[in-house]
Order: sequence, then C-alpha cells, then structure tokens
Amino acid sequence: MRQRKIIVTGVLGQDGANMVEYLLRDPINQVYGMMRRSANPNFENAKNFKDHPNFKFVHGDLTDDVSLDKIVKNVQPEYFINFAANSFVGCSWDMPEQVFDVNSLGVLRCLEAIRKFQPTCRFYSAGSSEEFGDVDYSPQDIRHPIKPRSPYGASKAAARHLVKVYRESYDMYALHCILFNHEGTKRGEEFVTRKITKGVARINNAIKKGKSFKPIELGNLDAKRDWSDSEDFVRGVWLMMNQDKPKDYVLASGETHSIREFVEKAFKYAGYEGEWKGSGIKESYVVINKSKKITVMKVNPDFYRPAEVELLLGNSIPAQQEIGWKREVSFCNLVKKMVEYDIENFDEEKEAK
Ligand code: NDP
Ligand code: GDR
Repeated sequence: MRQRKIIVTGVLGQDGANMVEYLLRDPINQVYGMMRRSANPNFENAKNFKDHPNFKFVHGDLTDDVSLDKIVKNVQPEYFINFAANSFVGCSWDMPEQVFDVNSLGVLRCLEAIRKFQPTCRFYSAGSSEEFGDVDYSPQDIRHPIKPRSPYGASKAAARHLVKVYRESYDMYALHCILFNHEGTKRGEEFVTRKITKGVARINNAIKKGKSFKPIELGNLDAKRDWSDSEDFVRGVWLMMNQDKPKDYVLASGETHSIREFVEKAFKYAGYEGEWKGSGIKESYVVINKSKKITVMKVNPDFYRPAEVELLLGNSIPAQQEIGWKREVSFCNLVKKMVEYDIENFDEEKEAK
C-alpha cells in the first residue's frame, strides 16, 4: 500500500498528540512525531500511539536547523504539521528571546528545510488569536489587524508573515491558520482551563474525604475566551492542508465565556453550586457543601499579566462554508469532559508530590 509520510512536531503536547491520534486512524499515514531532547520526557499524551506500527519518534528541535534539515531530508514528507512552540503566553514576558527563537525563527527553519529538501511538502504553522490582541471588532476573522499584547502574540505574528512570504516567493503550500483557544484532557496544567479542572478534582477529593485543602488561585477572572475542543481543531487543520490551493482560515467556536463562567461550570459539573464573594483582589468563589460554605477559589494578583487580551471571539464561518469544518463539542460539554476526566483520574499520591 502507498504510504503518506507526515511529520508532526510537538507530539508530547496537546495538539500534536491529538493530531497523531487522528492521522493514525487512516492506515495510509506513516507519522513521524518530532520531540525535543529532554532528561525526563513525559509520554502521558503519547500513550495511545507511541507503540503504533505506523508511528515513529524523531528527535529534533525548532531552535536547531541541523536537526530540521536532517529530518526533512531523511523522511521526505508530504506534510509537515508544526504544533511545537513555547505556547504559554504568561511566561513570554520572562523569556521573550527564547519565545521568538522557537515560535518565529523555528517556523523559518522549518520553511527553509522544506524549501531546500522537499519543496512539494505541505506545511502548517499554528497561528493564534493572540495575534489579534486588543481587538478592533468582534467576531474576529482572518482579516482582523495584527495587534498582539504579548511577546508570544508578536512571535506568532512574525511567523505568520514568514509563512506568507515563503508561500508567495517559492510557490509553497504553506499555511498559518488562526486557532482560537482549544482545550481538552491533554491540555497543559498551567493553562487556565486545566488548572481549574485539575483544581476541582483535587478539592472534590479533599471534600469527599473530609480533608483540608488550598483553594485554586487565579488571576484575571474578567478575561473572555473563545474555547473549543482540540480534537475538533485537528480535524480542521487536516482539512485545510488538503485543499486545491493554500488559504488561511480561522478556527473558533463563535462563543465567548469569561474565566469566572468556566469556574462556575467546572464546579457545577463536579456537583457543587456556589456563589461569588468580594471584588478585585479580594474576590473568591464559595461552594455550599452539607450547609457549610467553603472557599474553593480566590484571586492571586501574581497571576495577572503585564498586558491582557480581554476579549476573544472568532469567526469560523469561512472554514465551515468553504472546507466543510464543523465543531462537535460545545463549551458545556468541553468543561464537563475535562472535569469528569480529572475527577476520574485523580491520583492523590501523585498530586501530593
Ligand atoms: P503545548 O504547549 O501543549 O505543546 C507544545 C509542544 O511543543 C510541546 O510538546 C513542547 O515540547 C514542544 N516544543 C516546545 N519547544 C520546542 C522546541 N524548541 N523544539 C521542539 N519542540 C518544542 O501546545 P498546544 O498543543 O496547546 O498548541 C499547539 C500549537 O498551537 C502551538 O504552536 C501553540 O502556540 C498553538 N496554539 C495553541 C492554541 C491552544 O489554545 N491550545 C491556540 C492557538 C495556537 P515538550 O513536551 O518537550 O515541552
Ligand atoms: P491564553 O490561555 O493566554 O489565552 O493562551 P491561558 O489559559 O493561559 O489564559 C487564558 C486567560 O485566563 C486568564 N487567567 C489565567 N491564566 C492562567 N494561565 N493561569 C491563571 O491562573 C489565570 N487566571 C486568569 C489569563 O490572564 C488569560 O486571560 C492560550 C495558549 O494556548 C496559546 O498558546 C494560544 O495561542 C492562545 O490560547 C490562543
């Protein structure tokens, strides 16, 4: 049988892992998952595919063009899907140079490797709604001005320009599509949604066992995000990569919800109704258990950012109408799925470490 060779980067992260799982459903796909060298790699997100006969790990780093050249030259892929990045907006003020090296120059290095060694390979670069920043209008579409509010957002915007330049200069099938926030059970624990659902699982365990616990500590509760399920998005990315001509799209749910709303829903799906108390840095969320009021979340200003993206709301109508993408998981089902997964898989010993 003919094999379709596909390189996916960031396979120990959320989207890379979901993309590999999706691609391996088709036996034609031979997937090469790029991971960087680490003394103690975490294979949790790769547990469903790491031993699959059509999957192979390759070592490489977006900061190292020798490794990227070598991988593209050796594999001769038809597709290169780049999900690797320093993806945490919050830390991008602390290490802006590293963020640019990985997220912008890393994309340039991928494009160069493809240009030199496999110019017919289709390339995907993961763009971000953070490029829109302090938005001019809602919902944001692909034409929205680039106004990033963080070094991370700026690094993704630079990558976007590089992809455009390579597409137009070398006639490459190269895309940089804008993804709004997307989450799931493989989401990193520093991102707000997983921090909340993991916290709910920890607190639920403590309440059930009558133990004391620390409340979840969060920063800006007013920020609004357009959240979807990562598994819906990897299908969309694959659709975009298989059109007659390369064209950038936005993937989004078309709904926006505040962090406060996420907190309420997460506790609700764990079986707790609650209420808000105080305001500003004194704000907290209190649930009622056996007629007792318990503080389960409080504000910690350490989690405020130097500059915030207050509102994101995406317009994915062109992706729906032109390439037939459809989201399947609603906001409520996403929160429910994450909370249920974290409660079911809560491991007290592991969490205590
Ligand atoms: P994750 O943080 O879960 O995964 C990123 C992966 O990139 C990790 O596996 C990490 O490796 C790897 N990585 C980091 N630096 C390097 C490097 N120098 N060389 C090679 N690999 C590296 O991110 P997501 O899966 O959530 O996001 C995927 C992509 O989509 C990212 O580019 C992100 O910026 C973008 N994006 C994500 C959105 C979201 O809401 N999830 C929204 C918009 C865009 P390690 O495991 O070793 O740390
Ligand atoms: P974001 O995701 O910055 O949108 O980037 P994150 O979950 O980190 O923050 C979302 C919003 O929540 C507010 N917030 C907190 N955030 C974190 N992480 N921790 C907290 O304690 C906390 N309290 C409040 C933030 O201020 C922010 O407003 C994600 C990443 O996946 C990027 O890679 C991607 O490009 C964008 O989504 C689209």
